[in-house]
Amino acid sequence: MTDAPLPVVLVVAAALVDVDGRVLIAKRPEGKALAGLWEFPGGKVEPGERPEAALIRELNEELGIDVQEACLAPFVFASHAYESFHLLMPLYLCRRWSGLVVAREHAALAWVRPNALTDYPMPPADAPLVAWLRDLL
Ligand code: 9L3
Ligand code: MG
Repeated sequence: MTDAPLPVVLVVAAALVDVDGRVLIAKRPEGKALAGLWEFPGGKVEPGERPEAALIRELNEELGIDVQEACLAPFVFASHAYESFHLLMPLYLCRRWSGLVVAREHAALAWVRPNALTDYPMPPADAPLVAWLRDLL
């Protein structure tokens, strides 16, 4: 153990909500950190990238959809100390997109009622966001 400060890594994630009020979660694939856990899709903000642009890019890469920036609103932040970095992750609510959602990088996708999200094992950063999401929806 060291007392050296952990680098802060900014990751952006989305709660896509469909017309029936179900939320999209995605299963992390084998070979990646936290494999098998169900996350809100998203990823790292590259140096110099605007967070919203990063999220639009990640949602296109991971799910094949196009999202307009005006349709994205951050509503809660996750803050979690992993072993080698501190993750800071705003979760953006997104109710409108174009294109069909497909799993390009994840092992599986699930559309889940807010009350059932706790049935899915999530990374430690994502799990506390579920209560906020349930209150909001
Ligand atoms: N992470 C946690 N919850 C999420 C996302 C999108 C990411 N909802 C964590 C997992 C990795 C790091 O952030 O440790 C970077 O994510 P990725 O680039 O591996 O998707
Ligand atoms: Mg990702």
